[in-house]
Amino acid sequence: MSGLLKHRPSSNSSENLRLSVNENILRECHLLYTDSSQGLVGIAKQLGLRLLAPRKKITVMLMGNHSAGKSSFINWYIEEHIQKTGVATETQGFTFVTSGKKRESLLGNATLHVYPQFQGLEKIEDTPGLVDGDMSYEFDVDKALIWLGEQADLILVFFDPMGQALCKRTLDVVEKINETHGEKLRFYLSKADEAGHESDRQRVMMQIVQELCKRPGLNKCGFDMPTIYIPDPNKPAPCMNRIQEVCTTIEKTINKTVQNTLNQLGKDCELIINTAECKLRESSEQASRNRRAWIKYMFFSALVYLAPLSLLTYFIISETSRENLADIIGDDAAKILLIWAWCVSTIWNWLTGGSYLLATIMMIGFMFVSMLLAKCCNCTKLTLSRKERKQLRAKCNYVQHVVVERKERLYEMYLQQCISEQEIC
Ligand SMILES: Nc1nc2c(ncn2[C@@H]2O[C@H](COP(=O)(O)OP(=O)(O)OP(=O)(O)O)[C@@H](O)[C@H]2O)c(=O)[nH]1
Ligand SMILES: [Mg+2]
Repeated sequence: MSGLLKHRPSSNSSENLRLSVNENILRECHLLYTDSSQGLVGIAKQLGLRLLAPRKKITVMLMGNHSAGKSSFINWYIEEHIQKTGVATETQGFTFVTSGKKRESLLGNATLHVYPQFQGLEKIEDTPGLVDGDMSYEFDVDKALIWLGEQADLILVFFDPMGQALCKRTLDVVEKINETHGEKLRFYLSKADEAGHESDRQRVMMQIVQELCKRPGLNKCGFDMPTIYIPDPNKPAPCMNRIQEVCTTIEKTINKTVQNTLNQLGKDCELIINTAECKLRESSEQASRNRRAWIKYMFFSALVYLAPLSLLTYFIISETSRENLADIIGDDAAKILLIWAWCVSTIWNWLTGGSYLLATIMMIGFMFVSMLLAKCCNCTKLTLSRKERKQLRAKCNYVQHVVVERKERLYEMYLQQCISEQEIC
């Protein structure tokens, strides 16, 4: 029975549909963020926000002791023998396996395998097997695992039933990852077919769970550790093999990632729209504050020149006859100017009633106060230009009407696919 297990039924149309729908959704979401002219990342940057584009793949990291069966699991999962396996310490660096145009490249201590046959949305990371003692790695393997674990969407930890099962190093790294990303961790008893009789298997499992529970933070009740092994169609199944559940867990993580990506897209659109609207509102409020400040500034500036100009006009008019004035500026204007000159002369005579010095000091004081008030009112701030406002409105409209609608359609596609999957099941 175990040999018949098929984890990646590429012939199954519902599986293909699910894959292509999810793949399209993630790809489209990624594009909506990274598009060079209208990407959300660029729009957000112009608004002073920092957005991260979602990934097009989900990352599954495999970790565990040396010889726990990590590489063998990857070979089985992608149905290709790409990873070297064996009892010797085989994997010493990191290997990233993903789908795409076939290529293989070295990235420092990591190797990248890209396979067109592997149709998944997953990027699977094979990590060096951990051992205690003097074994030296070319880099700080613990730190590298913790960092990769933080980036991964799912971390599968393999414990094998042999002597290495309680490797302190593995437990230390797991404990560290669990502090911040405990929800990503899944534990498995790998190579369960090598654990002997059921009682031995139970004892090994108890031992591992006990060791894990000794670590603070990992002491959870209901610890689930499925037993898995690579199915061999030529051998009878020695015990229950829950390897299929690993595939289901990966599928669930993909679905969760698609959902989270769509939710995040919705939230980011909302953030961009709110921030843009807030900027436009602030700019128009500032513009009206600027207008009011400008009017006050002009008023007080006029007051500064009012007194000396009025006196000058008064002295000129007092030297000119009424007829001459009417000839020059017209009868009506001359009348107004004479009334004005009379007012100025009354105030000036009243002020100079004390002394000319006092009147002059008062006039200079009045000019000085007006100047100060004009300076205080001159506090305009930069606002968005008409062109900037137009561009911002256009971007806001694009997010509101194109991106949000696109997101709704992608959500519908996702839900439709979930319904068809359930119907097929
Ligand atoms: N019986 C049995 N043997 C397995 C199973 N999985 C792996 N093996 C064998 O265990 C040995 C080690 O497997 P690997 O896949 O190389 O283990 P690994 O965790 O990648 O080891 P390192 O890269 O050294 O850390 C190989 O000889 C595999 O054939 C399994 O489920 N059952
Ligand atoms: Mg390996």
